[in-house]
Amino acid sequence: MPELIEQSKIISANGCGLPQLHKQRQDNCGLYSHIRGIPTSYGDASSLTAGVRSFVEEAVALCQPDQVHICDGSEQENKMLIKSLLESGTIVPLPKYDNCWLARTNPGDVARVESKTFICTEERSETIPTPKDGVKGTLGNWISPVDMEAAIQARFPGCMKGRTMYVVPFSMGPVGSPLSKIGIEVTDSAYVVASMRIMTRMGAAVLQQLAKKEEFVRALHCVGTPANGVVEMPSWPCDPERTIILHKPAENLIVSYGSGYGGNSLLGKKCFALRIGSTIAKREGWLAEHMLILGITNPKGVKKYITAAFPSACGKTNLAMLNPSLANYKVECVGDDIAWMKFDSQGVLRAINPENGFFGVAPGTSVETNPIAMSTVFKDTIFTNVASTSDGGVYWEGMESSLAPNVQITDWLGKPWSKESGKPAAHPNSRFCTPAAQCPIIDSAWEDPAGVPISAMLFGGRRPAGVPLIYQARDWTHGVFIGAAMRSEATAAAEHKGKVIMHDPFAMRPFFGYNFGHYVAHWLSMEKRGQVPKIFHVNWFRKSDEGKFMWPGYGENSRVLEWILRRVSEEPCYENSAIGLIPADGELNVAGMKEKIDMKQLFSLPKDFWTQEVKDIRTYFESQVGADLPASIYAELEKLEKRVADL
Ligand code: OXD
Ligand code: MN
Repeated sequence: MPELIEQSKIISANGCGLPQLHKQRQDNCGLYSHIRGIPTSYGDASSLTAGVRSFVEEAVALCQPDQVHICDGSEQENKMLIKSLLESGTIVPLPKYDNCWLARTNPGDVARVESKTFICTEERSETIPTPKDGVKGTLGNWISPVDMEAAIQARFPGCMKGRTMYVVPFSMGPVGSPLSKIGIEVTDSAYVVASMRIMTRMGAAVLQQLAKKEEFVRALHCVGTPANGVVEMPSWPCDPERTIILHKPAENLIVSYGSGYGGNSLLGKKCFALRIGSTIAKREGWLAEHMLILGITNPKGVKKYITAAFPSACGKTNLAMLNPSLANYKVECVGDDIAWMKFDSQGVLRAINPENGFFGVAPGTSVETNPIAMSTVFKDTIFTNVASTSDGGVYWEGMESSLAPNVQITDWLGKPWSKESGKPAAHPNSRFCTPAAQCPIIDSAWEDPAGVPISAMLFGGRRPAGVPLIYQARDWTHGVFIGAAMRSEATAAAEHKGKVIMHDPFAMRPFFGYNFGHYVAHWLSMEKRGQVPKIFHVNWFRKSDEGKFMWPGYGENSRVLEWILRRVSEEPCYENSAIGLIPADGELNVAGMKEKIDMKQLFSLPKDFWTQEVKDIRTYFESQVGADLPASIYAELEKLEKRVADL
């Protein structure tokens, strides 16, 4: 449609900036652009590069919105979005704080839906390992190209009738960094746009960057409408019955329908930065991981950067913002959820946080557990599914000590709440969505386009029994084995119920973009590309026979980080154990701790437990991954089996 592009160019050439363009539409003077005959209610169609324009045209033709809004990321645009979200009742103000809002979702749309998340490749084996006969695979879901197209055609035609289609240009990573990648999300949710503005670098600068090199991931999102046409909760339209999240790595394409929440709809996060990201990383020889990044400076002023992979809701945000109990240690935060890592020309592994904000689990975050997060979130933040207070604030489980006296609490469902109800006030997967730059300990290099150099990688999970506080991998291959064998108690971030111990290799099980066996082979191959960091496994959650946590965690975890730093500098402060290197007697600094730590128990390796653990790992590998798992990982398992037999 060349004339339409011309028309919008004329508008820009006339010197009308975006505010005027919007005003002109309201004035009805007729000077506005169209995309496929649909008017742009905001933004400049001429700012779209040819590829973006054709993606938007296709999306318009398919979804048939009433109008198109091309996001520029400006303050003025955000005000408009907030206004419309207030009008639709999607958010309510939180007058106790500065520019904070509370969204309540449809109670049927509260978590990532792993069972409805698919990767599309020609061959099933590109996406998932072939499980043993009769075993249900748990390492992702495959969909064929034909079925993906059918799923789209069953849901998307006309799905945005009566709605606005927002075009969201976003950069994962600092705009212009060689480690960053660009996406275009097309969505019918203003809540998603306002959240993407926090979670990513969003707007006009990204389109300018695209004009230099047109390479982007396409992401199409629609909150949907139930098949019977009845939108139960007009403030939060969604279609939980038919929700589906599709990824096609060969085309760098994400298509999401039916959910407005979290990783299902903020498509830069899990869908792009992890699922599609891991496939790009494999092709290009780098790593896209579910890892926090922190910088830690010791009392001598030596600073190192560490990444850590924990399954959802295992305290990643808390560790990323650690307040060290050890004197004269300083922790600074680069990111709390995702790391993109690539070797530089010197062979140093450098990481960026591709995100721009924190989408943290609220319950459990408190002045006691994470004072840094608490001083980050009460400004410019969108809260979702937390409880609210009669003094205009928020509340969730864990905030008891900061609750003003005599306030009434309204729960996440909008009902009056009291503790006696026995139900949580905030949904267990309720979130804060807050700009990373507001974090008082954000690292000075967090936006360094070159990334930060990584010295150590941590794997971990919630393991109430058997797994010691810390152990180090003997070498890279052993470390990759430890990542592959990771297990943890289930999380509220997904739809699983109960406290079962689940395998969650590399904390990536819900986020692999391709066959896990091939992913492990890719990890192994990194050793040939540069200087690989040292790998450790941590467990803050071991319990005594009486059911009490054996380690206080939080700020005290700085003691574990101290030992890790000493190992990074090759200090011989370790001894061998059956599962890896553990702190030698007296080498983990527990001086001055309030509680007495039973180190013997904390580092004990019960033979029964480990015999069962290696059995479970073998069953898992053989039944879920089979021949796709590299032989060197089976060899590591055999070595572990032998050592455990000698316990
Ligand atoms: C998250 C998750 O939201 O891992 O970060 O579920
Ligand atoms: Mn996560």
